[in-house]
Amino acid sequence: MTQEPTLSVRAVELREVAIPLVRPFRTSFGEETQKRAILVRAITDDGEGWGECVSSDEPRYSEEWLEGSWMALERWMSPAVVSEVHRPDQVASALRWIRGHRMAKAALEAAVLDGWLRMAGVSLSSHLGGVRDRVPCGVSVGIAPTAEAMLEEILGYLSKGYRRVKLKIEPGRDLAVVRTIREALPDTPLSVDANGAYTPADTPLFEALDELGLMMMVQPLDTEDLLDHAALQARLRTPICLDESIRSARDALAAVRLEACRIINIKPGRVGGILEAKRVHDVAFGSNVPVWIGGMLETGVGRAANLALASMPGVTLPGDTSASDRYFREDLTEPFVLSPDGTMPVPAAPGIGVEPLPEHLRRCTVRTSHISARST
Ligand code: NPG
Repeated sequence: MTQEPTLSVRAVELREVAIPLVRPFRTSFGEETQKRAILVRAITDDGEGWGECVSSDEPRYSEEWLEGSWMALERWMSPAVVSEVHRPDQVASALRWIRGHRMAKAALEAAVLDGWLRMAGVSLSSHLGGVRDRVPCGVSVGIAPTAEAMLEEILGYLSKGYRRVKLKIEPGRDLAVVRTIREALPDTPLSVDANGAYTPADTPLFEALDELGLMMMVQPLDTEDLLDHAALQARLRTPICLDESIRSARDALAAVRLEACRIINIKPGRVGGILEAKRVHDVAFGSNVPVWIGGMLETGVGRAANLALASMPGVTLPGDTSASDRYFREDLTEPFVLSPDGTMPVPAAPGIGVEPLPEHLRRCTVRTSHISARST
């Protein structure tokens, strides 16, 4: 066995940042006009590493929310890691006693992993067994007041090269909108994402959507409802993709065995970290279930990690790994730019391969907290 390098985490710095969005992003949960995020900086003996926490203002996507993540990171998680953890895989064990809070855990693990990979001079993509240096990108289109407004937005993205379009749907704004868009764009790879807003009583709606030649329907039913997803999948030709329902590699295995989906979405925050995200990938890859990498309006810090995940061999569908200008006029890092062929480069430098631009970071920072070793 090779001797793995070890590091010492001297301190953790938390920073809340707020960045205006170029346009409001509306899902079945509501509308976001600015991006708030917690950035985690692991200060090691050797340098530093960065992670981003994707919890939102309110606990709508999952039970996590930004303020709760901040408290958990500050009060329990960072103290459990400072001076205690020497390898990234030890972060999850050090935090196992804390129930849930996967997004906060993921951010702290990401920072330690980034610091460790920087020290070792290895890129995150190669650490994850990535096989591509560019990845195809899709775009997620929020709910707009009319199908025409959505269509106009979509045409703009398609002209930039995006390879597939994911339409957010919600009860009352679904079939008619998707049908209009499908009629206008008969050949565009289209998906719909319901964020769990429907129930089994809506099966006729999904049967109607099934006629529209969609790539997939993402998370039609409740997060905790694998059995009903399996029943719905059995009635549809269109693959169901599970997002919110997959919180771990164990969930992925259950979903695959129950045939609750035919595609799996991975977001490292949702599953508690990049290392668990790799395990979810491995379950899906081993079962021939295609994977794509989601997005949660991340700044460049989280986006860089998502691109590295997208380079793994089982990630065969374009992800929500959109360019920085999809969301921000000014990203926290050097911007990620889409090539006209609809791909983006996977960062190749050690760790996540990017870091926040100090001046922009300073301007966007709303609060900070520094957690160092207990002085006992
Ligand atoms: O491109 O980063 C992106 C956003 C893609 O649609 C997107 N994200 O449900 O997947 C989702 C949705 C989301 C965003 C969910 C923010 C929760 C918070």
